[in-house]
Amino acid sequence: MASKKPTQRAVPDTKDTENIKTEQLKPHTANADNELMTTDQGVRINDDQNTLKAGDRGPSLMEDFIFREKMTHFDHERIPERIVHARGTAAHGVFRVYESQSALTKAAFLNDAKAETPVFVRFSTVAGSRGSTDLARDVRGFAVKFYTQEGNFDLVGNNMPVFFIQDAMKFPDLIHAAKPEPDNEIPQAATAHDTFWDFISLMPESTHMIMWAMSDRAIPRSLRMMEGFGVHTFRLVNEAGLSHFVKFHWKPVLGVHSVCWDEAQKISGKDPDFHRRDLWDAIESGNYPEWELGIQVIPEADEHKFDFDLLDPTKIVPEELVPVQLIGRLTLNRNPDNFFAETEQVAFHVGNIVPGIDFTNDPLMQGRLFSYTDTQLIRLGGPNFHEIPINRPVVPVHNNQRDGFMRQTINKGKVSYSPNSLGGGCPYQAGRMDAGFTSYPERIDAEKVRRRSPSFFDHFSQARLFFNSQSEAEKNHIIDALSFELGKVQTIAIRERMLYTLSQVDKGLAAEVAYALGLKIPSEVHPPLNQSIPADGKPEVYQPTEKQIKLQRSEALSMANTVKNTIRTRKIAILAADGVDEASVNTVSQLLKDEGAIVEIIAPRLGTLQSENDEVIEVHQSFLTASSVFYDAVYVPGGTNSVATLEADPDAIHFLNEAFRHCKAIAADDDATQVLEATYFSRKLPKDGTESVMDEGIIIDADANVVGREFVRAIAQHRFWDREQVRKVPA
Ligand code: HDE
Repeated sequence: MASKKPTQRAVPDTKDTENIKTEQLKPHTANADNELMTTDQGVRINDDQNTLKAGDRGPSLMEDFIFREKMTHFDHERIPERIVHARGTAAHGVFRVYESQSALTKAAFLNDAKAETPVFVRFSTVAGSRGSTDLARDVRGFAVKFYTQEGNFDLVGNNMPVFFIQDAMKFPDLIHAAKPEPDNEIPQAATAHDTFWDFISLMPESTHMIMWAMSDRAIPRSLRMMEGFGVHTFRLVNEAGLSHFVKFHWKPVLGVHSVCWDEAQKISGKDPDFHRRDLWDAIESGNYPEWELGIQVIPEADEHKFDFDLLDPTKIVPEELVPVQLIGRLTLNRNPDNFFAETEQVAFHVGNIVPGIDFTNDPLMQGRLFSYTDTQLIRLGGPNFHEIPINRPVVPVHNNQRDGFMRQTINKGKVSYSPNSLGGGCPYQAGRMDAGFTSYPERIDAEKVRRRSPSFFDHFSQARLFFNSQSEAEKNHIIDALSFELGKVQTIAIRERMLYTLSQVDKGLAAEVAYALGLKIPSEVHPPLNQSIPADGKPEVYQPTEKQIKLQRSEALSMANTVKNTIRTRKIAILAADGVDEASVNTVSQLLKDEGAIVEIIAPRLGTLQSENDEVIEVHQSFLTASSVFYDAVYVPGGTNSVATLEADPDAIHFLNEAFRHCKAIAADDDATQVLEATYFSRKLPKDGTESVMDEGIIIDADANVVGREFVRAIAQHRFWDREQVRKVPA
């Protein structure tokens, strides 16, 4: 194999990735190449290595303004991290609608198929702090800021389509319960502890979301391989004022894929930046992540047609009832220049909408409309955070808002009020041109009440729909996740309450978890579920009710039905040592690269290898720096000496055992079977040529072309979960 880096798509000319937003950011960027160092006041610094002292060994002098400035700035470098979604990573990109959606919405960016709208997208986990691991079992934030010609539109969504609670009033409680426990701040970025499950066990409305959070959706393979959802029902409003309800979806072009829990935990130790790095590397190498924007559209007249309430954020609209129409494409094509300035300072807000899009009365959404501005005020230090470059719209801003900490704009003139005559009445309201944002004139005639709508009371039907729709492997993973999380809970009564809740979803599920916990499913629970909610003194009103929904399964809910026809950007490990057969390395890696995969050679040490025919092969990682959990599949080429070395190397054998345990595709040349035979799993492979789920995804052939082609097909399947029948692989 040629001694150069694995070939990847060439990085396109940066001009291709420039847009009106990146242009707008340019004047705010700074580059110190070939520049002299200065103070913040522009004074050139003669010496940045030493403080000013009275004599060589004397005390430092207060007069040293250069030191004082440097240290003061350093002392103030941190801002508060986000109370939720603190851990995140982001990228620039563009969005383009396929064809005009003017029948549904007057939003200009959804009306013009030629218009390219710049976006900034931030992905995040929810519970962990800024430095926590990417692979925590958690919901992922999927926040998109569209810099449209009519102002900023933020679609602040998640990678799961429902939420834990129905009313914003409960959000601080949910987050207090989920965050590390307040006495000892343990555990970090994990919900496997008493306070979280205490809360959940008393909140049956969270059951549907718990099914999602305990599924593999909570441990994505890549941020590029997860769906996104607006969660709430929104409105689209057209030029004529006609409104439709809408649910927003992001569908990843590469499909929806996850890692398994054992793998997630190992990645968390070996590379806590796994997702962040993966996103960065994909963009740097020109493998731009892409999603299609999908919408489910529901006419106003159909609002009450469903056996759930469209305003209830713990419910999905099954795709079988309302299909998802794909209307546009999001492409992330540029990494930020500076993490703090862009990713950390970006301020999303559900309330940032543009004409043609509007809110609904979902009580969770309504609460969010308050929270996001409020949180930015403390996090970014005042009311002018919209002036931070990453937050600025790409259209002019004119209003009578003035002053405040860190104001950047120098507003001219005397007038900062309206109406005015001194300023000629400026800035004008767009209403005189019949333009600008107007709220949808929804008719509301109601009593003020502080209670939950009875139409929100069915907490289990959709949880059951989700569970029923999973493949066997996915169901097992949910059972394992619940057994793990509840197993970490110390209070037996909490475990029992959860078993009761699970028994409302599926008796088999509850029985399996009960078995793992060594408990029995109780027939009733104390205190009664949701006892904390009723303000009107009627707890029985809030007991879980169950409706039998017509739909038993929804294909769209199972990741087993996702895109499985590509290996683009999958990472493949080739295990090799001196004496490797370079012909098969070249053939297989070329076939993989032709399909867009990334191939890395892993060897006992870094540097180069000498192949069987004395060719020099560059090593990308050693067994010390790499681990099977960083790769999607592994290949062992032949070559007598290489095979003998690997067979005797415990790290190589561990690598293979672990890849097997995590159900990954494994390929080997015929003359490398010795290496596979040294693994634990070789005992589980059928020896008599019979078919077994154990050897699915394991490819051994003498012809490297056959190995390569079969391997590509196997990797596209992502995982061979049936192998999990062998659960105790020592790896
Ligand atoms: Fe958030 N959420 N949230 N949230 N949320 C925040 O705003 C809040 C909810 C979501 O990358 C905070 O700027 C309340 C649902 C994302 O910067 C805060 C409620 C969904 C992000 C806040 C919810 C989300 C946030 C913290 C219930 C999916 C990260 C920092 C009423 C549809 C955005 C910040 C980023 C961040 C409040 C529920 C998504 C405190 C009160 C449901 C992706 O304002």
